Amino acid sequence: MKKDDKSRRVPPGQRLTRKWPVLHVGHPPEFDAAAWRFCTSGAVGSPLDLSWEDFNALPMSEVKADMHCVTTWSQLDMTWRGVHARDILALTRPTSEARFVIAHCEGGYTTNVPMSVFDDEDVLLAIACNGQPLSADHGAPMRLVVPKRYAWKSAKWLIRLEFSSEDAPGFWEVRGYHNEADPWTEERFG
Ligand SMILES: Nc1nc2c(c(=O)[nH]1)N[C@H]1C(S)=C(S)[C@@H](COP(=O)(O)O)O[C@H]1N2
Ligand SMILES: [Mo]
Repeated sequence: MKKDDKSRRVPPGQRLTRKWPVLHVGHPPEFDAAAWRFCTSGAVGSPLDLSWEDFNALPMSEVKADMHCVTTWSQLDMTWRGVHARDILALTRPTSEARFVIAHCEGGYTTNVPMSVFDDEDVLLAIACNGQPLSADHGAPMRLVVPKRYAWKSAKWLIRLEFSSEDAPGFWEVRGYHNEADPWTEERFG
């Protein structure tokens, strides 16, 4: 690909990074495969409560996507592997009340997206990236990936998705980050 083609994929105010930075508050939790659960809750027809084994038995998809962090680094062409958001929706069957999806992480971090952002072709509950299982630092064993939003919406160590009629601004959203977080219109701060 020519340089120009790549630079057109970097949103305003962003620059490409060579190494994948690690960014989070607190410490990565320890992963215990026997104890780990992933749940859905709230406005759903079928709440899920899955073990690590159950989760890995779900159909896996691959998504190639770019990643944009509000601290101005971007990475192109990351290949994520995991369970497609739309497969989770088909299993858990949100009710008509469900207009927002709140991601809850081990350690207490949360972030929020409207249903229309979650229900997209490139949103994944990822367990691997670029052919490697996620490292603890990057969200092992499982993280949300929402490529069309700044990366703080891509919740690491995801353990629960709450479907709600009401929005619930998360960790960074209540600390001044923009609620919508579209990198192309630089929705950095609220
Ligand atoms: N649970 C949790 N998820 C999180 C964060 C966090 O602090 N805790 N930080 C977010 C932010 S601000 C960014 S930029 C990305 C960074 O992902 P990376 O460390 O894999 O590059 O994770 C996001 N997901
Ligand atoms: Mo970030």
